[in-house]
Amino acid sequence: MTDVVLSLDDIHSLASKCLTVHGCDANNANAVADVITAAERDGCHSHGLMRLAGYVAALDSGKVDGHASPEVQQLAPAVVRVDGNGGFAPLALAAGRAPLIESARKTGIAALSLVNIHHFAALWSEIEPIAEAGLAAIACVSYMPAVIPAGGNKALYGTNPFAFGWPRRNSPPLIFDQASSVMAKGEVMLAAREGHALPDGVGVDADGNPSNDPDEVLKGALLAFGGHKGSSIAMMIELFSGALIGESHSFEAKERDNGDGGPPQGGELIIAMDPNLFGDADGWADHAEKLFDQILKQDGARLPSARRYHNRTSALTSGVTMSEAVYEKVVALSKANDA
Ligand code: NDP
Ligand code: PYC
Repeated sequence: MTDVVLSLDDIHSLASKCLTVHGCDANNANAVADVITAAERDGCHSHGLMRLAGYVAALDSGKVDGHASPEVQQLAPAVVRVDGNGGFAPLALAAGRAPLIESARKTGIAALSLVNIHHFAALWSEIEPIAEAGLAAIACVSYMPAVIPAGGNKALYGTNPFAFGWPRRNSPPLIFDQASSVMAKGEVMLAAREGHALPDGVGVDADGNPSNDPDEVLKGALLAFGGHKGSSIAMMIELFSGALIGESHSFEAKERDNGDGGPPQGGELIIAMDPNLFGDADGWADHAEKLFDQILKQDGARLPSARRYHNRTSALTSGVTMSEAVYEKVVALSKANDA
């Protein structure tokens, strides 16, 4: 498989041009291009340019409004709600982030609910700015059925990622961001594209038989990580980004979806906490570092986000190496509506 090397500027322009050609206004195109570029920069190809085909399909089918303008409401002192008005998630999130941070600084803990959005991205770049602002944060979002509940036999939960951010004084925030399936669906799609077998225990084929073939697993279903434990986390995320905020669960999102391959309409929940208001304003930051030191003392152990920051440094200096096939597909998509 041939690779190409692109600068972050190339990736951003390519993504933003493609989205504009397919009907996004500049604000929406830039907000989505930002998350795609961040994913490529940090080594998450499964949520970078590869996703543009889905974003474009959703614009072309009219499912997503590329001109959507999000509306922010303060529902309670500690609850901010953003109605994305049928647009992609990144612009809605950008509109809600500052009010969320401001609320958390006043109340100690605050939540941001995003409704009527279409989400297709990696979560960490969504909470990194909140952690950079000095707050601890968690974020979760559902999708469409892909994961079988523990003991069951049919996909019900999305691959429902959960991200956590922790602010640090002398280092960039610690972030973890993980699907609640053994593997994110995007990683299975990458394995299918590259012709790699999956490890045991990732998923089952359409008949429910364990399979290592990514194409068969994409026709079947994924398993939750850690058996019933990951399954319960996936369920919690369904409730946080669905019932709690008046949005759909993954199975409802699918019922409504037009099957264009782009992100379904749904919701997302982000919670932010100000560590200065939890009783140890002078000590929390150093105290956390003691835990990180203990982890790092163990041979072979590392902090989550170390790989991501390493990739970022290399992308900033040398660009991003990516599949030429993905690049060419994006270039073709960018020309699709050019007359
Ligand atoms: P990974 O399994 O690659 O990584 C999960 C987390 O574990 C990362 O924070 C990673 O940090 C950390 N990690 C990995 N190895 C170690 C280790 N040895 N020690 C400590 N920490 C480690 O992620 P997934 O494949 O589960 O998810 C990939 C992306 O897909 C995520 O960004 C997620 O948001 C996205 N996604 C989006 C969905 C959506 O509906 N929008 C659905 C599902 C997934 P590091 O990055 O430094 O390796
Ligand atoms: O990788 O599972 C995934 C995924 C679903 C929606 C966006 N990414």
